Amino acid sequence: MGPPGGGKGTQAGLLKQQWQVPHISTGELLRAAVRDGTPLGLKAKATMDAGELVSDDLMLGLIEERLSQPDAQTGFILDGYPRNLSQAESLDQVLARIQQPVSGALLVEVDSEKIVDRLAKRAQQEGRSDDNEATVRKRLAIYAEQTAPVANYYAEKGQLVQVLGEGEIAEVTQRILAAVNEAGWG
Ligand code: B4P
Repeated sequence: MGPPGGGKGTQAGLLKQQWQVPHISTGELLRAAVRDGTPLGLKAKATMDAGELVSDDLMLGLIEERLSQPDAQTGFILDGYPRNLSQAESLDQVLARIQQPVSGALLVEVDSEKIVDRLAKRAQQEGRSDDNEATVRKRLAIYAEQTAPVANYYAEKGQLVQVLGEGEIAEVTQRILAAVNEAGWG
């Protein structure tokens, strides 16, 4: 977990090599569905462009389908899911059913103004349609309101690890590896 542009995708992409498990990003799955023009992509595009959350029902279907694939049978890094309490509860049910309990939840924290700068840079480099300033501020507000409580959900279960996501990318990776080793994630 982390705010938009907090480095979740960046760090998960690096950690998957270290841990030899797939990196499952719901944002990437949705962007692929939009690119491919699937019924899910057509439904999700306007919501994503507005910086809002796609419906829990669509997301649950997407995540269940992805977790049923062969490469996810021995573990995975989830990036961008769960993003609200209802998704966190659904995820617990899915993981209990497939007997793959959560090892832990990682929260990468970054100051909001730094995020606006980072995503302005990414908008120039990649042209993502939800990286303009107004939409980024909307995504930050939704994050504070709906996703930040998910961190408490895992903290109450003793499963949360928090790391500062500011500084060089490699430095953040080292901080994450040290924190998860200390937490004893298998
Ligand atoms: P995501 O794709 O998850 O978008 P994001 O929050 O911006 O994360 P992303 O992974 O792209 O960015 P990162 O933090 O790596 O979601 C997009 C949209 O999809 C959502 O708004 C929503 O509409 C929908 N959606 C996704 N999941 C959903 C769900 N579960 N429920 C409902 N809707 C859902 O940041 C990367 C940027 O920062 C990069 O440019 C990188 O170079 C830079 N960066 C990273 N680390 C840095 C560092 N240490 N220093 C400087 N720059 C750094």
